[in-house]
Amino acid sequence: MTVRLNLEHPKIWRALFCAVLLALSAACSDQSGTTGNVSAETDGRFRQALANLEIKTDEVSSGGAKLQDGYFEEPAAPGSASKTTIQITSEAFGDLNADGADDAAVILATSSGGSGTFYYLAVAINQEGAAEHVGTEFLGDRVEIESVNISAGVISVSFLSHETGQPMSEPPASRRNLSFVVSDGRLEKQE
Ligand SMILES: [Ca+2]
Repeated sequence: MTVRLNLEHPKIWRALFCAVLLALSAACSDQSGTTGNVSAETDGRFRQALANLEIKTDEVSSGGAKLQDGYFEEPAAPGSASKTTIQITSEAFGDLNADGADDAAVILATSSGGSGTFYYLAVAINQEGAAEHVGTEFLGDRVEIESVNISAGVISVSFLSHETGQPMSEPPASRRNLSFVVSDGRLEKQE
């Protein structure tokens, strides 16, 4: 039996029309997507730069730390065996300054050898593959990060923290949701 494509059949034209529409919408979403006009190479360089981000922070003696593969350490005090460490524990990507290139929000966990582990949100803008640190926000001591993501230019962080007066030996139980944007090159908390 021979199957013939009958171009006079309305269903065929409808199928062709839909195929063209699908191709067009894919092309359109490519252009409006967060990485639409940014090459994979630039994106790759940014992710590499992010892991080696230079951050300004009071946690370290020099007031700044340069991560290496997402990690930094130095002696907690001159000659001390205990160390101050900073580590990227999670990251999210999305465009924060409407230039079409994905930027990043990362969670940093810092410790100075004591019982505390201090969590920060740090944000970096993708400057043609280089990572520019635009701000850091303290989240809390021994909080439990549930999620960090970027959607429609807004950073959302969800985490559990201890209630006022709750012993630190207990797990944090109070859920907090914070939102941030990058405005005029600065990280701003949304109320
Ligand atoms: Ca961007």
